[in-house]
Amino acid sequence: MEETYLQLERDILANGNDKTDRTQTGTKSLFGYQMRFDLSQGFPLLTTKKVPFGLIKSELLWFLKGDTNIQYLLKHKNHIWDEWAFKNYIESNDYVGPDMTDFGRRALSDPEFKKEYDVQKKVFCDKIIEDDEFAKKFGELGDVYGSQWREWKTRQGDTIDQISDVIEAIKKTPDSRRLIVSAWNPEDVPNVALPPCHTLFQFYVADGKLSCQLYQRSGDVFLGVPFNIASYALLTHLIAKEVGLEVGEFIHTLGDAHIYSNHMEQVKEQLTREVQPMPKLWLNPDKESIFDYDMSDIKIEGYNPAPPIKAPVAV
Ligand code: UFP
Repeated sequence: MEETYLQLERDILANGNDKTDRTQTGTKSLFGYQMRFDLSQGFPLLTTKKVPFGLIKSELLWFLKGDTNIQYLLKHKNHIWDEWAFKNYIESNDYVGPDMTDFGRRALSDPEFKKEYDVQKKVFCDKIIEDDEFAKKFGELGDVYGSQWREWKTRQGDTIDQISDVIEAIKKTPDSRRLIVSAWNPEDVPNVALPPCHTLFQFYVADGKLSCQLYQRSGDVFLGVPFNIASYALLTHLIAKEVGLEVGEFIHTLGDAHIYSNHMEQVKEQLTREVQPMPKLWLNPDKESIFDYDMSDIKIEGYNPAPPIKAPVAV
């Protein structure tokens, strides 16, 4: 299964178009690429480098709670979304520390600045955890996946819980061709810092198995995509269990599938490594509803990956 992902890396290295991008890093990229993972064969967590499953788990549980405040993530030592909240904070009147303008790029190129940035960000994160009022004001990310999935805002001023609705629909009309959750709202796109990467996903039921296909408009193949595969595989398992189906396939369709120019060496290193057997997923059998899981109810077993490979995040 992992071979499919490694083949994507090889295909981009061999045939990718050289493109400029928003982050000014530069990429090699292919447009329109599909990977299929048979979830009954094992859990698709890469073994050619260690992927931190704990972060994937806490982020998915956070989405499913409909939570859009980073306080929950920080309490679970998950820093994936920090920068977005930190940016709002340093641009507000409440922030009185040293100038943090354009912190993402400067932290990559200026080690002195990086030290100061790390200090300021730690102060910020500690305060989000300890001070609920501060968290309410500066930990809130607004319309990100949690809100799009569980509280989509309608023109009439109501909300739609897309996850509950799709689960009900899978139970009642498993042959429906409308089993879709959408995160892409064209009205919001001009105003948000990061328009949804996981644009839309659809479920499909056949032979007592639940499959899921994700359309991801943009995929950072080395850093983001391994997370995205594991996250949607986990989501498919959780929903399959709730609706009483086995797991089928996770089909990952990528729009712009790219490798950043400063990830090339890391990718080549990964491609020299040997694939290990896929791990297995354990879900607490006592939990029924997808909304009842805690961190300890989800475990990965038999995961023996090669060491992690560090790479800079393009911001
Ligand atoms: N990205 C992913 N997966 C994600 C996520 C972001 O690969 O789940 F949130 C990457 C894709 C791209 C960048 O490299 O983040 C988003 O930039 P853009 O909006 O310009 O596509």
